[in-house]
Amino acid sequence: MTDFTPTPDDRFTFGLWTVGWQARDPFGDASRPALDPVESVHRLAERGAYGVTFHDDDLLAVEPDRDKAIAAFRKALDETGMKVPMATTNLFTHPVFKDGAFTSNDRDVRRYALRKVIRNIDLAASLGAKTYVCWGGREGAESDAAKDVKAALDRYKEGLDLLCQYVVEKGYDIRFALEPKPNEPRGDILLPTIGHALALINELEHPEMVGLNPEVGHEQMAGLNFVHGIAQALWHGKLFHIDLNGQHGPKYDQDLIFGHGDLKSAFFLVDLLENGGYDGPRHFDYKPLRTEDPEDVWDSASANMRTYLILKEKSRAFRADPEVQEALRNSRVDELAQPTLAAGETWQHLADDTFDPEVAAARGFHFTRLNQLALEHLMGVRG
Ligand code: GLT
Ligand code: MN
Ligand code: MN
Repeated sequence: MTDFTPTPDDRFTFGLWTVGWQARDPFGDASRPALDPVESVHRLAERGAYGVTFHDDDLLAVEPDRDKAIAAFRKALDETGMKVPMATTNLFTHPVFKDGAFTSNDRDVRRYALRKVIRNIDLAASLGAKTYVCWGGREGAESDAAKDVKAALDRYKEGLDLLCQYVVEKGYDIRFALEPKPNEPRGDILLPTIGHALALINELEHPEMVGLNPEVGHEQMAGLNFVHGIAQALWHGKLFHIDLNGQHGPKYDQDLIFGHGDLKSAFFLVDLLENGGYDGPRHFDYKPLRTEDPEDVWDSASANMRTYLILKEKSRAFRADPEVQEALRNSRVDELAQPTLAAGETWQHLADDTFDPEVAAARGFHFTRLNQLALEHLMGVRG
């Protein structure tokens, strides 16, 4: 029996805002007390995590003095060896951002938002973070009359260009990662999907410095296939970071524990991350259920990591299974890697008198067998 105990080598990371979520929702008050980031660092380290990530405001959860809060946080990192691979800015809680940050109709708010990001980039760089996430949760609208979307995209680009310029001038080793989300808290959010965000990146002054931080639930809220989205992000060389969690289809953003939503998609996601060339942290962005007490929170943190490691083992066993390998060949999955034209061929070489479309159309691809084998591995009756 494989041991599913996480170690720092697994590079699991958690947002301070995840375990620290007090479970305030639109209908109810907090069900848990504020959590000291220092405690989070220690408790996550004990459970085998590699690091933590934070918003500027997360550090102030129990200590309002910024310098004191940062000093205590640094001390906890030093004591535990925990890393900070990523940081981000809270541009959504304070009502000043009610119409957005980089794309607020209010120009003064846009300037304030950029100052807030810059201040935290300095801290992120000093803590060794290599990725800076931008989740534009308030960048959007409820009414199409209220937002000039083309102007908003101009301002989004202007803000990101400015931040890239800042990082270049300071000589920081930091790249930005945009996090798409279709809606919530705004009625509609700009850059709603991986594809929209990829397209914006191409219009930036420093496209090489900007990639993605896709979140499982955010694509699944829109009914999209997260595994396909991640595969395309990898294909573009843009998977800078990832937010792992769980979601049951199109509804509000559930932020469940990884694997506690669409488990089959989680299995294929782990298979892709482990074999598809992603080498960044495995970052969990989930919310411990509102029903849970402060001790349950730590069980929920461990559940994310344990589920990931179990799925990683399932993926290994799936790929090693000779029947799976045979089924993959029968389904001609490997044939897709073969270029459609041979070396030196052009469209003029496409002519083929021997190909009979009726014969090709009659051939099955046997995908059912392949899918069933994957399910059986996942259900634990094989491998
Ligand atoms: C917020 C949001 C997340 C983002 C975080 C980064 S904050 O909790 O729901 O998806 O990743 O700003
Ligand atoms: Mn997220
Ligand atoms: Mn979410």
